Amino acid sequence: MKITDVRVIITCPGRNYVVVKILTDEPGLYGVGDATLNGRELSVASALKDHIAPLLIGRDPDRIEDIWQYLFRGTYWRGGPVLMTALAGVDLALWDIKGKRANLPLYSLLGGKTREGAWCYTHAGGRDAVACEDSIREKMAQGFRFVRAQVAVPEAIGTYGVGGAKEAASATWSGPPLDKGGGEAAGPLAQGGALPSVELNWEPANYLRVVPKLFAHLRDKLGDEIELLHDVHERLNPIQAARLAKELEPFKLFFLEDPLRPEHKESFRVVRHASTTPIAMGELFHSKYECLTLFQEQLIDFIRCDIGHIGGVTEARKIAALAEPYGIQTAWHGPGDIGPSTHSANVHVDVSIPNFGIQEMVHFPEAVNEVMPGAPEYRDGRLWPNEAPGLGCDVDEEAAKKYPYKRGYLPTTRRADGSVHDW
Ligand code: CS2
Ligand code: MG
Repeated sequence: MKITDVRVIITCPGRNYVVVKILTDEPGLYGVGDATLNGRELSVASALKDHIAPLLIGRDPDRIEDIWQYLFRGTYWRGGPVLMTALAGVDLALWDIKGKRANLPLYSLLGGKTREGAWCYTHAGGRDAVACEDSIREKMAQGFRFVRAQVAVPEAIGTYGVGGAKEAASATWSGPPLDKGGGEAAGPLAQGGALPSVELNWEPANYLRVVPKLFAHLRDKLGDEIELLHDVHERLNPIQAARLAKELEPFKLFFLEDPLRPEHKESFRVVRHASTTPIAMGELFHSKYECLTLFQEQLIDFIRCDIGHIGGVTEARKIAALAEPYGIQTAWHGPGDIGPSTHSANVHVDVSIPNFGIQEMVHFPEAVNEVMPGAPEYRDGRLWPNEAPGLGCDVDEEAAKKYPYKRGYLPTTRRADGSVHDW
């Protein structure tokens, strides 16, 4: 069998997605993969169309590991978000073809089920602790046993993971002029705008004051049966992260996510030595090599890599295997800005490995399901793998044309003194 064509489909059903469709010389047999990198979609699409696709034509799609090694090491320039997202799109499409040829769902090719469904968590948040509590109660009513809790940070204009706070905060802004030129538009625009929105006046001190109070409130009102998670989103320095992890200990979080920037791997020692709060890290990693120190020194408890940004199923399985002997569990990244076939790959890997921890999930809007059907089903607190052969996802190229690409960016963040901070 030979690969005859590689199509790169860019579409924007609510937000931008990049889909890879690999066609073969067997009539009707093709594979679908996701290669979406929020805010850099066209870079990935160009890497695929202009550089990678020509290398795949004529190859045997059965040889996934060889093609992976060829695209990762063989092409000399390696790694990073753009190339590893492109490689992930190819990898997912090739596993999809293999599953369709075997007429088996992917989890079966990966060794079969180790569990029935994958426990999952979703997002809750609010402008204050009471609003966040209400948001969590909504999720609990939908059957979620694991919920991520985020809250607005006082004086900040816009806060990661909190709906509605932006509007409230921007109304009260009295700081320096917002328009800094150079594309930094004034105030908290909608995420995905034609220019990056700017979250302003974000201060670690305000954040470190409000988060422990949030979890004190949530445990007081919701009790300790609900599993609670929180995403620091890489915004603290080592000693601030250590202090937060320690102050959150009494509230028994399921995990505290991304307390530090990916550049600060060694500094996880400071956080680890300060508390027993479980730590999750990894959505900004792009290869198994970035996981090694954190695994070997037992500095984290959950690995949060994004299967769509790390080279796909081929690499994710290796990361899960590397983590297993250290008792580290998986918690693959699963937000709304990666496509349905990556979410499907998440669950196929989750239900076929021994060291699964938890799976992040989102409900996709109808327009996404129209263009890219096949996302995993949510039921009773768990995600259930698509039982169709392969990944079970498809792409409707005609429907995709209805939603043309629109340039979009992730937000940026500035502190009270106007300096750049991690979003
Ligand atoms: C977040 C993501 O879900 C998460 O854990 O960190 O939503 C992240 O902000 C986006 O995927 C960035 O593209
Ligand atoms: Mg995160």
